[in-house]
Amino acid sequence: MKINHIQSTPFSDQKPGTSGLRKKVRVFQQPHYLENFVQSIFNIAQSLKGGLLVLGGDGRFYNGHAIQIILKMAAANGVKRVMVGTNGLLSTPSVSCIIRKYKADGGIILSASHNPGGADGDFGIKFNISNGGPAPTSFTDAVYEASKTIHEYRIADIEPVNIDTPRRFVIGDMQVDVIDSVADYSEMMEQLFDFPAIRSLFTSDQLQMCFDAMHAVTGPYAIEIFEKRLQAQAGTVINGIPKEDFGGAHPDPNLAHTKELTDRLNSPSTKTNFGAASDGDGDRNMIIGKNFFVNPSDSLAIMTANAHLIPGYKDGIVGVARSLPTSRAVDKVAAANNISCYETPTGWKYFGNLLDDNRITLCGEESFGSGSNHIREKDGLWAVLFWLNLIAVKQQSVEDITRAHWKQYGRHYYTRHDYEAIDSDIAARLMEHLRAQSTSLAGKRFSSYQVQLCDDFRYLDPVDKSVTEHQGVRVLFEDESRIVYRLSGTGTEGATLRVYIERYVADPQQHDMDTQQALAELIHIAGELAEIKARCQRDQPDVIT
Ligand code: VG1
Ligand code: CO
Repeated sequence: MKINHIQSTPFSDQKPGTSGLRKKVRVFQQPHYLENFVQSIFNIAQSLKGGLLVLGGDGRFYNGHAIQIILKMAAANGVKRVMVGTNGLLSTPSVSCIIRKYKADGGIILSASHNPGGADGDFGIKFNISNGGPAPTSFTDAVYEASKTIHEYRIADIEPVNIDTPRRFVIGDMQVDVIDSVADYSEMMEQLFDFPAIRSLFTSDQLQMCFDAMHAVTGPYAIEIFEKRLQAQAGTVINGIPKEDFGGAHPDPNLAHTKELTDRLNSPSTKTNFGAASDGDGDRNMIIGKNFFVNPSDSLAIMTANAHLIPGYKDGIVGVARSLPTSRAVDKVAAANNISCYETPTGWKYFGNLLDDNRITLCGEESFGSGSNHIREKDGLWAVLFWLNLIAVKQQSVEDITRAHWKQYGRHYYTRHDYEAIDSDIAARLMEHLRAQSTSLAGKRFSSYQVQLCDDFRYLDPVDKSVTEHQGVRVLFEDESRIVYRLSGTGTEGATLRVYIERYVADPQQHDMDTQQALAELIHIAGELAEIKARCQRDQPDVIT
């Protein structure tokens, strides 16, 4: 096998964000752009030399092209074996599962997650380490540094290889195993959940489900698990064939992007009474009942309160973690059950140490992500199965389960307001303005809310003692309400300001308010404190979840 050493010059913008390097497809299409970043990964991840690499992506435009390049570069960089999903498809959670099961040295996931795809959309690349989780910041910082000085990359001189069916072949000294994309993952789910109990929900017609795969990677997984193994009726999975452009849609599972699904749930003429969706790479989830939406922060709290009812967690849980902006609903459950609750920066990579150190069993984020110690990524289908298993045990609807939870623990009204594509300088100045105020806000009163504490969130990892600063400005009020501000680390156009607002209401008599109304006063305060209207020239957020 001939190995070419290609001369190249560095790009200055290859700094990974919240979840890998995410850019417009046309940025990745610049000559040597993808190759430079991949070589930087190989330069830092030394254990891949002579090691096992897992490779796959969410099937978006450029996925197939990138897979071929990475295979050739892996061979040229001394990787001993690659496991690649058939047609280059692997969901993010299944990569994590496969890395752990086969003791791989790392994995490369090609995905921009919930960002739109297609030639004009986004592409991304992310590296996971041998525990199956996203590489920690120390690793991604090192990759970024390497990318700034790179001057050549190595690539095998071979024709594209055929990966459309499971098989084994060699490229030079490297073995390539094209694997069934869904088998290992489906088997793992069957071990965690009570499949016979869930199956009888479907076969008895008690539950009619609709799962929206959003033309993204979970389609084949969902069809295998729900329609084949659990015998939900054919057609339960909609938009189940992965498309390069996600059918022109936005593969983000929230109420704004799942109209077909919500119409099915909310129409009086259908019997559909359980709905779910997942994102581009399969790590997010949305759960809905008939005319009822489960807030993801509540979902984490409900899972925590009921985990012992699920076979995979029957011995109970050791602790939980949530990201800073996630509502504090789970904190109430942790306190009542006397287990630890950790608050981390945004992004799954911060949960890895806590899981590896066995400090937590479950974790989650407000951004439609939840997961457990079964892998080291958030896991969309896992969350859906968790809810199905819960319904089978409790014999209650999604709404009844959620309302009972609020009654016991109180309700956290919660919303996130996103202001997208703001000028980056304006966004940076807005955050500066908030930081400058943060030291003097405590004790001040805004209409009926009194500030208890305000700071710029800093995380001390209790396991490796690493410190991560500037993770969001949080304003805590005396009545347990809270506002958090931060800038997105996954966008590809300008800056996105995220404002997270929550209010705790213990009294069950007040659990029926409309969320935006219940939070109206705090939403107003959030706008005033950050001077959003004046600074960003925006009257309304672009997306409300
Ligand atoms: C967003 C979410 C964050 C999530 C990240 C990756 O990041 O807020 O909670 O972990 O996306 O999710 P940001 O920096 O844009 O707020 V995914 O499904 O893209 O892997
Ligand atoms: Co995702």
